Amino acid sequence: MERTLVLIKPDGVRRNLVGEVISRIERRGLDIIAMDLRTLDTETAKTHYEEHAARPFYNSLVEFITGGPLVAMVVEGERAVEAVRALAGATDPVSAAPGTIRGDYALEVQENIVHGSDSTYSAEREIKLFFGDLAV
Ligand code: DAT
Ligand code: MG
Repeated sequence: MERTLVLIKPDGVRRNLVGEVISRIERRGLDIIAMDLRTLDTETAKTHYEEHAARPFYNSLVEFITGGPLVAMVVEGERAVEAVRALAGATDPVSAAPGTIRGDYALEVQENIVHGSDSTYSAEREIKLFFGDLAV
C-alpha cells in the first residue's frame, strides 16, 4: 500500500469540480484517508512548491495556490502515487489525454485542477507538510 497527497486546487474548488475529482479517485478503487478544505498560507505554499523556486512561474504559482480554498487529501492504495498521476494527466492540460482530469477540465498549465505527489519521496514530504503526524 502507498499513500500520496492530492490537492484539488483553488480553480477546481471555484469551478465546483470537487465531487467530480473525488468520484474519479473513489471509482478507481483508491481510498481517501484524510481530507479537508483549507486556504494555504504563503509559507506552506512556498515549501510545497520549493523545487520550482527558481522558475519564472513560481511567484504566480504561489499566488494562485493561496488565492482561495483548496481541498487537501491523503489517498491510499496500490501504487497510489502513479495511479493518481495517471488520473490527473499531463501537467499541461492541452497535452493531457482526454479521459484524464486535466484533459477533460482544463486548458491552462497553471490552472490544472489537481495536484498529485510525483514520487513516494515527495508524497512523504508533502503529507507531512499538509497533515503533520499522519504516517506515510
Ligand atoms: P505537476 O503538477 O504535474 O507535478 P510540476 O511539478 O512540473 O507539474 O509543476 C507544478 C505546477 O506548476 C503545475 O501543476 C502547474 C505549474 N506549472 C508548471 N509548469 C508551468 C509553466 N511552464 N508555466 C506556468 N505554470 C507552470
Ligand atoms: Mg509536481
